[in-house]
Amino acid sequence: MSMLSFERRYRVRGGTLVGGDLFDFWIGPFYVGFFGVTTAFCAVTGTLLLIYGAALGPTWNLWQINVAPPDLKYGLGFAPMREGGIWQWVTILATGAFVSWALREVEICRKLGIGIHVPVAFGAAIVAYVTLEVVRPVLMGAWGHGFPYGIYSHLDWVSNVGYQYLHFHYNPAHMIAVSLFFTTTMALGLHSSLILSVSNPPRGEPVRGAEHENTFYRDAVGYSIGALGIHRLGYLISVNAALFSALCIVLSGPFWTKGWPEWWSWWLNIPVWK
Ligand code: 07D
Repeated sequence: MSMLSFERRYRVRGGTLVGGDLFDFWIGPFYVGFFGVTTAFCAVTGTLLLIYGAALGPTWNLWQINVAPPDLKYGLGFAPMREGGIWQWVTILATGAFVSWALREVEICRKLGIGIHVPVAFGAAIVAYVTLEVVRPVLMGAWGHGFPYGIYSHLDWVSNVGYQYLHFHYNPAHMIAVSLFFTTTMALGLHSSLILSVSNPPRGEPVRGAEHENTFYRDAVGYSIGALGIHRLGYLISVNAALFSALCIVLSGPFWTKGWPEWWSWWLNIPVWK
């Protein structure tokens, strides 16, 4: 892989968060770092544990493999490996891998002298995962409230938990999260198509720039948010999609135990309707 001249210059030691020069080197194009090593350790060990869990049976059908959390009777204690202990260790190792990956990104940002926007955004996804697997189970008093590791099984979990609250679409934070996810895809579609339209001209035509981009949206809708603005907007809506997801699930159980449609009775009870 070719290397840009500035890449050579930035590939110097320093900027690490812990460990000083330890692991402060590259393997091919990949920065290693202390957190690269912890990511690899957690990811490999967790994956091997998942394979062990699958090997315990009853199926090798990829869709049906399921590594489930412990029974509710184990509360917040450690369970035997075959009765949810694997799930507990995989959760610890997955969290370790995700957090390590984010910190490795921070070290790369520090070396480059750029902002830490990427690891912060990834942090929102980590918050959603940790809310599902750690925060909510702890607030509800049992690891058994976490979602299982399996393709069909985690979908069943989402469906079951959704119907425990009668109709999850009525969860106001879920409404906001869903709207933000949809808006994120719309914004990315609008932005990516615009960039392709100016940077992929027919053969022989010049590549266009920001003026053409802005003019298109001014002509189409009367306003252009601008080159920096669209990325700020994208960041805001995508990060908030993950954060409102975390909110919607941590509310369900620890803070609201009835059906979500019932939550809206405050709206129906506004005196003005009477
Ligand atoms: C959690 C992912 C974090 C990822 C990390 C990194 C690896 C590495 C490596 C491949 C947050 C992972 C990296 C593993 C892999 C290699 C090499 C991101 C996370 C850290 N819902 N619902 C959501 C919709 C209904 C219900 C969220 C839509 C029903 C429950 C989102 C609809 C009922 C829960 C969402 C719909 C119901 C959710 C998920 C439509 C069921 C949750 C996104 C159109 C009857 C979950 C925090 C997310 C949640 C959640 C969307 C319908 C129930 C907003 C569009 C009505 C119980 N739903 N839902 O969380 O909030 O992203 O989780 O009908 O728990 Mg819902």
